[in-house]
Formats: sequence, structure tokens, C-alpha cells
Amino acid sequence: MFENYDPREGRLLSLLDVTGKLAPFPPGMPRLTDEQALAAYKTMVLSRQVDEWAVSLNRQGRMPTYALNKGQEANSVGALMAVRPDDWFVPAFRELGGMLARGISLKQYFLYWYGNEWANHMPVDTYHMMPISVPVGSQMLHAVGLAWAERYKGNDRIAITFMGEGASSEGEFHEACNLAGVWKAGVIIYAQNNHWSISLPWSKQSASKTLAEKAFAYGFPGIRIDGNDIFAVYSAVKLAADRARAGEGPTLIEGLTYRLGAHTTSDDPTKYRSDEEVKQWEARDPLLRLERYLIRTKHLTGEDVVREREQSLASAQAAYDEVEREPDVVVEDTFRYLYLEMPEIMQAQLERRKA
Ligand SMILES: Cc1ncc(C[n+]2csc(CCOP(=O)(O)OP(=O)(O)O)c2C)c(N)n1
Repeated sequence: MFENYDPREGRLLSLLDVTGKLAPFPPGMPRLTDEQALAAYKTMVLSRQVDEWAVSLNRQGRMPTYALNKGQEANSVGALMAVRPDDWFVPAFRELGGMLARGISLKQYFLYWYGNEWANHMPVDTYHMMPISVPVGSQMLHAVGLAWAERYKGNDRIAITFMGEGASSEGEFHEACNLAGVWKAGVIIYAQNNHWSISLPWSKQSASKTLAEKAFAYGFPGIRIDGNDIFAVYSAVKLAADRARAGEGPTLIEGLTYRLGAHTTSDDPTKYRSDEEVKQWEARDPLLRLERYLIRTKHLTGEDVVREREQSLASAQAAYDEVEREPDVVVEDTFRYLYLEMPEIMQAQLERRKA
């Protein structure tokens, strides 16, 4: 199937247009059902409301720096719905929707951005998720290792990892792709190409036309998809997951998307990108596209939309209030859990911090 969408020939998988109309599915293409689409919509609304509330909390002085997901929701929500709940989920830091699809609570998510180390104490056998990874690029290698380990143990579990397009400039991206190809690891590397690495555009990250085409040099397929189209995301990831589970190896998926908000609450994107560009992408908002589809197919009414937004905002507010009632964040916790035994250099840092 991937041969039909070779990025080197300028092909792109897109199924849902901006008016919410779904194209006929090519034979054999897995399809997100309408029931799943409605569930995805609810998760995306929640993700959007959480994001907007987080920015508001930051402006109120109640939330430290926060990384926004707004506009990118379809990528991780669609992807997580296309893998099994026990497949490894190895995120970067812009996969709130995927975390919600995996069943992570809002409180757990907010604890992380509040700076509480307990956010990373997640029962691994329940969520099969690695902690959020802020060091750009480091997580892809973990995913390849996990996928390979599962194969070694004779299991059919696979791994899916996320990255931004800027992370392809890191050495770890090369190392992860190279090993994944050599080992035929059951891994899906999902790059959310939101066009900007903070203020740096793709044209300054790479001379390659597409990110997806880099996969071919490592000996596995790469595909470019409309990352603001949840149907395309689901189909591509399901195909890649089936491939990985069958022992056929990795896939690199480049989801074309856009972060409609700032890089983080500390960033001002008006300094480096134009209003026209933002407007163009607002018209391709993944949430509105799905909403139009669900209204068109009578799975959703205008009243449902308002109710869903209100309930999601109320959940976000309640979850953060709960986080603020937790005992104070302990500085030592930041140091305590990285290594089984704290190396000397970290001990010295901790002493300095305490002083
Ligand atoms: C190794 C490393 N270098 C630099 C940073 C600072 N930093 C945080 S996000 C970011 C840009 C990442 O861009 P991209 O990979 O495209 O992901 P996006 O933020 O667009 O989702 C940078 C440089 C970091 N966190 N880690």
C-alpha cells in the first residue's frame, strides 16, 4: 500500500477535506469507523480545552512554561487509536491527545507541567508509555530498543514514537532509523512536521524535500500524510502497525501539520511567522474538519459541540485545581529518580541546588 504514496513522487495520503467530506477509500485501506471518529473527536476537544486552559493558567501565574498542542491533535490521537493499548508509546512532548487516548488522567498530565516528579510515576503495565521526553531526539532510540526487546522476547508488541521535524537534525534520529532498519524493529517513527522548530523553518533543518523520504536510505518505507486529517493518520498508522507486527520492520510517517499556538508559553511566534500563514492553517484545523464530518454524517449536533467543549473545560479546570492541592514540589525529586544510584556529578548539583 505504501508504494502508492511514495513521498519522492510528491504523493501525500489525505482522505478528509477541509469541508469535512471523506474521499472514497482505496481498496484495502484500513478505515477509522464513525464510532471511533466520534470518540476521537471527544478526545481532541478535551485536548484543545486542556491546552487553552493551560495557557490561561500560565497567564494567571499558576502554571510554569507549557508546550502547546493546539492544531496538532489529530496526529497523536489518530495514531494511538491505530495501535494496541499494550503497544509501547514513546512520546516527545506534544502528544497530549495521544496520552488522553491511552487513558492517562488529566491530573497526571497536569502534574508533569506543574513540575511535580510524581507525574512520571505511571504504572508501566497499565499505560505502556514512557515519560514525556523534552531532550529533543532522545526518545526514538528508546522506542527502537523497546520494539527490538519485545521481538527478542517472542512478543508481538510494537512501539510507536513521536518526534518533531526538527528532531531529524539530531544524531539520534539517524541512529534510531539506522538500527531500526538493520534490526527490522517493529517500530513506527511518527514525525509531526509542524513546519517550525521554535523559530527555525524546515528549509533550514534539511536540504531534503520531505522528511519521509529519508526512510528509504535506511531501507524501509516512508510516507507523507495529511496530519490534520484523522482518517489519514489512522489508516497510515494501522498499515504501519500491521507491518511492524508481522515482522516486516519499521515505517517512518511524516504527518504534515501546524502548531496553531506558540512553541511554548515563553515563545512569541509573531516574531518569526506571518499572520497569513497561520490563517491558512487555521482553515485546515483538524478539529473543525472532523466536527464538520460528524455533523454532516449526523453523529453530532451543534448542541453536542457546545456541551462537549463546556464539559471538557470543566474537567480541565477541576483536574488542575486538584494538582494545586497536592503537597509542594520537592526539589530533590527532580534528581532522585533518573538513575538507580545518583552519580557524583548529580549529587554535587543537588547539593548546590539545596544551598
Ligand atoms: C537536545 C535539545 N536541544 C535543544 C532543546 C531546546 N528545544 C526544545 S524544543 C526545540 C525545538 C524542537 O523542534 P521540533 O523537533 O520540530 O519539535 P516541535 O517543538 O516543533 O514540536 C528545541 C530546540 C532541547 N529541548 N533538547
